[in-house]
Amino acid sequence: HVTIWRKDYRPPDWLVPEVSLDIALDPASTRVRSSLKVERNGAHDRPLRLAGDEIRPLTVTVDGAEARWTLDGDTLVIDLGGAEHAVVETEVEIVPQDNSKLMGLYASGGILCTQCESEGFRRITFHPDRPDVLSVYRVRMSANKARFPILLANGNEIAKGEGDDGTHWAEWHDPFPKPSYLFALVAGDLAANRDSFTTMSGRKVDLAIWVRERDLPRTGHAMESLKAAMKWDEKVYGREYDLDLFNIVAVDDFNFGAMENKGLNIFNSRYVLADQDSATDADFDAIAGVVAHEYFHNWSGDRVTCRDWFQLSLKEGFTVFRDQSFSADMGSAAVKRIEDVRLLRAVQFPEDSGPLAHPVRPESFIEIANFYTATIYNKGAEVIRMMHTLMGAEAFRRGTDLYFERFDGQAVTCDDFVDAMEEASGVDLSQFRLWYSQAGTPHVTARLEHDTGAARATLHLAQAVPATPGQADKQPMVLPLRTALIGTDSGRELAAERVITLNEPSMSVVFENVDEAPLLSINRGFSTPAVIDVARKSGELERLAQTDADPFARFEALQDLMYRALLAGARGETVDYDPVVAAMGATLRSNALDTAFKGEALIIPGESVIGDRLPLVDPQAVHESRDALRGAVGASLADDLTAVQAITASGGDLSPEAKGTRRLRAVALGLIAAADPSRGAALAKAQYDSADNMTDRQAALATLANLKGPERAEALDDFYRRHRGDTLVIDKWFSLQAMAGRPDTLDQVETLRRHPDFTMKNPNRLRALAGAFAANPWVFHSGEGRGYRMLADFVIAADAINPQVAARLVPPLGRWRRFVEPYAGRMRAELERIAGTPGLSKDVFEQVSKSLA
Ligand code: B3K
Ligand code: ZN
Repeated sequence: HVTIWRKDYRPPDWLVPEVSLDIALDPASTRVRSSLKVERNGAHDRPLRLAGDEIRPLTVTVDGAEARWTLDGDTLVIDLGGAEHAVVETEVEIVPQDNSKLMGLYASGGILCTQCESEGFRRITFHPDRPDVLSVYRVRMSANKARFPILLANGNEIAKGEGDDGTHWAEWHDPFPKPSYLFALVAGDLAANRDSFTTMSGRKVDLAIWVRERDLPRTGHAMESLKAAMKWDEKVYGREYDLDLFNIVAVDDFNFGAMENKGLNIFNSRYVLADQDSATDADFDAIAGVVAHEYFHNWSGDRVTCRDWFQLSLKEGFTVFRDQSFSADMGSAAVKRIEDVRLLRAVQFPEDSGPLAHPVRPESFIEIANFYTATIYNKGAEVIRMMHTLMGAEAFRRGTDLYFERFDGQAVTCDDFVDAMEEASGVDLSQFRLWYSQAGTPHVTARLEHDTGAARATLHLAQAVPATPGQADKQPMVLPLRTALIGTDSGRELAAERVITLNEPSMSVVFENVDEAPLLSINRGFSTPAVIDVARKSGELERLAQTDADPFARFEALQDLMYRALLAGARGETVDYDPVVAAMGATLRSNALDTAFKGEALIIPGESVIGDRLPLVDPQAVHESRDALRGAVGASLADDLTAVQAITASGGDLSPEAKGTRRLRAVALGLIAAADPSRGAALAKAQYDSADNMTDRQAALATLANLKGPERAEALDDFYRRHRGDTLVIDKWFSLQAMAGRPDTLDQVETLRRHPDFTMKNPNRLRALAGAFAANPWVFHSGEGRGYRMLADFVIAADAINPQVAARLVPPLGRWRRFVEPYAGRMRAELERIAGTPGLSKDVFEQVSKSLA
């Protein structure tokens, strides 16, 4: 397996200004005839090389005559002699119904659809298939009219008609030059939720969300989200939609969330379909976020795209920042920020401190599909957010305006983006660029000194970036820290918030007129994605948890109090639960805090993130420590928790208040059950039975799934019967059981693996079972290595079907170095077993070999 290096980038030898496709669709045998107009790019005498993957050319012609060609592996090499341009035509046959990798053209429940990012177009036809080759596409599709009445592709439909033998055809044209990874087509028996949007310049755009007829009632939220996103992008970024048509299609079999194909977004149905009875508040939020994300890509990704795949964060980091900002504006900004940081810490921080750590702009890869990571997406978004913090909203907007204007229609780099931001804002970003090249989460230590006599406080800051694979020595980074000082007794603001930029290994900042003992409120809003270690006197966190005016900082103080107890417990020390209980109780009872915030702030950190704060992890000790804290809180705050658990919100109400009420209910129910399982079971059963929405029902079932007693099986069976055949909800049924913290969960996973509804061919279902139990630390690490063996078995079996999805299951095993023995050795042994499996895909090979290195 070859490693591709960023430093080896060379512009393409041949450009392809026009692509014309003629595709005779049939699940069992699809003929793809392609005509590429190619143009020599610069002076050279190299042949035309067209990428292919699992396809063979049936015919190849150049300017209408038979061509001289060879195959170099899967690559078609055509000698064009001295020609400066030519028309190259090829024909291939593909079998969509056998395409279990779900890359290229494949079948999903009777629908034919495509997925081309990153390198799927080469599974449809021969093409350079690299993002810096942009073409105008014309696509003619034909198919059986009864089975595939709807034919869609990028851009606009320009002609259609009837063919022989019950076929029909449609021709689509996309006027915007685009890279091949944004090509898409869909054929199927689909119904549309239609609407329209009038853009800021007064153009009417037809919107359609295409699903199976029976799913139409579940498309309303996605449509509202789309219109809100279109409006928001006009208002906040000045970006207007550019075609007359915008189509979204939902399919059940999809490798990830969704895809931003120009004018024809294709979605995993879980990010489109929702109603009160089938989707949780989190599902509704995720749909809004993903619909917006894909829509925003129309500018940050499609109009301005990536030069090469090392620049992936150029579009992904920026677009995640845009969708995060959109969601913050649509709901509770404080809650959104807490959720985003929770995700960053749960997924990106461990990635950044493990064997798969890579910079936001990687230097090399074996399989690019492995680099659609939390680092590229979420840390990439944090990098954009820091630019916003450093230059302010107005300069940031000037920067993005310049970026879009300067690079419209081009394939560019992360450096091009930063250049534009720097130029428009006047802020020097030279050192800041290290965020793109240095991997690893920076660690900051902070200590505040107060000289009472001089009324002066001095903040001592230091930073260090840990070594990561291939990067032993790091340079100091630019860390913008939003910081304020608060009076310990008065709660007054002693020093107004300002952005302190730590860009040296260490520095000290002086605050004058600090006439009261100050509390340090640092990294407010998580302005820098770093680990901040603050030297605190006793009582400080308790005060901050009650007084900090910044909701995120307040959340952090409460979390840090929880961590103090959780880590002490995991180390086997005696734990004083009183400060945590008192702070949580005060938060619960506070009249000043809103429900949505309370719901977030009272969530006790999970076992995996607790482990991340320990030098080496003993999963059993972490589990016991967390259980003990949950029990202590549940017992001490029983009355308050019972009170909030009883408060309901109408299931159809999706306001932040209503969502917060349900969140708080769920948190309270879990804590009550941790202290008193039988009371918990009774309350959960009642909540389950009376629920008028999936959020309450799922929360109740999750609590019951952890418990013994007859209510558990009853509720799980009822849930299954009630939702049988409803794929997305049955995914939840699988996950809930795999997430349960019970000694027999591994047995249940084994049983579920043989359930008639289980299939590894559907990525959602595979993740609902295998992904879920691997994210349940106590269970995953239990059974003397049995959990590891089960995950490895899933990886090996899935790899033969769908390598991309299989490779995404590897990271939990890859964290083996972080665990005490005998856990570490057993995890490693399973990685070695995977590595020794014959015929491994390069996707899994890369993940496993890097995890063992
Ligand atoms: N750009 C796609 C992700 C493609 C993943 C390919 N392995 C969805 C998104 O980020 O919007
Ligand atoms: Zn994206």
